[in-house]
Amino acid sequence: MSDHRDRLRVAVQKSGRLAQDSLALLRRAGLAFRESRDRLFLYGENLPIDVLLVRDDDIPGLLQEGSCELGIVGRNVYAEQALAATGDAFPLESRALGFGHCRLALAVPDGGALASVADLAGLRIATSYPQLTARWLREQGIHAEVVLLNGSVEIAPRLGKADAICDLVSSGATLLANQLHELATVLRSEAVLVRAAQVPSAAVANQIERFCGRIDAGLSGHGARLLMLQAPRSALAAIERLLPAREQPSVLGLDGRPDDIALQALCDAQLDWQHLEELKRLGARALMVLNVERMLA
Ligand code: PRT
Ligand code: ZN
Repeated sequence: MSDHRDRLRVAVQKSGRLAQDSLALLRRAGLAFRESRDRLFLYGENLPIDVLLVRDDDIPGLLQEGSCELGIVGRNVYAEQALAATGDAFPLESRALGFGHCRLALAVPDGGALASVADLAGLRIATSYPQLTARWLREQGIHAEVVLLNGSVEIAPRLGKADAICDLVSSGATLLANQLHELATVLRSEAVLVRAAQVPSAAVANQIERFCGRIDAGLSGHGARLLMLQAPRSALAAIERLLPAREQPSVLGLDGRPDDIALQALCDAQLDWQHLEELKRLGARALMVLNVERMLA
């Protein structure tokens, strides 16, 4: 447990696939920061929140030892370390963040004899995720050997080091290039916000609540569009059916025009030109779509 401290610390990946989106999320939550000279630390200028830039693998441990209270990490890394964790202060997964999507998948060589999960019995599976792989094998009731590799897992079958692999996949291009194909998904992953089991002070606990509230507002507002239009009242039901609305639209009367209405609807990002053209066909006028910058439910 760290000593008393009033500033919240958030750990994010310094460079790599999650780095940019993690900082973008912090900015959307309203945090403005100044970089330290060594680029290991971002000092929050407008809120008592600082950001540590680290290797993704170090994030759960930093939370567990009390150096930080929040972190952004792939669920694959978090879940693997959670299975290996000892002690009771392991951080908790708090929210999925909607980026860094990938899956931990079991893959086998093309054109081989392995056609189903049951065929893995007695074979060697190379992976950087031994805990998750072993758990999945147990759940499937399969006895197989897990071979730990810390890189280039996809070439293990060709090198004769393993019969199958369990690795992260996003587009599938790496598997394809290595003449492998997926047999099963072991874990669906994306970036998640993890939260320390203990906090150093009431001030930090307050900051966590406030910050998580902003993250949630940022997540729900992200991609949202506000649609405004006027239309004949008789077209309202058809308009409401058409809209990818997140909630019941607001409908207002118009002075001196009893047959018309004005409508405001909060819509998903999928609201596109085609929707607008169809709305127009239904008699809608004065159509306007605005990107939603901030939202607080
Ligand atoms: O330096 P540091 O330790 O911080 O970074 P790192 O090299 O360990 O991690 P990094 O930046 O590669 O990945 C960080 C996180 O991004 C991972 O833990 C995942 O949660 C997430 N992520 C999303 C991915 C991928 N997609 C991904 N495709 N991580 C790795 N890959 C690799 C995969 O291992 C395989 O080699 O990309 C290859 C497969 O990609 P496709 O598109 O060919 O299928
Ligand atoms: Zn890493």
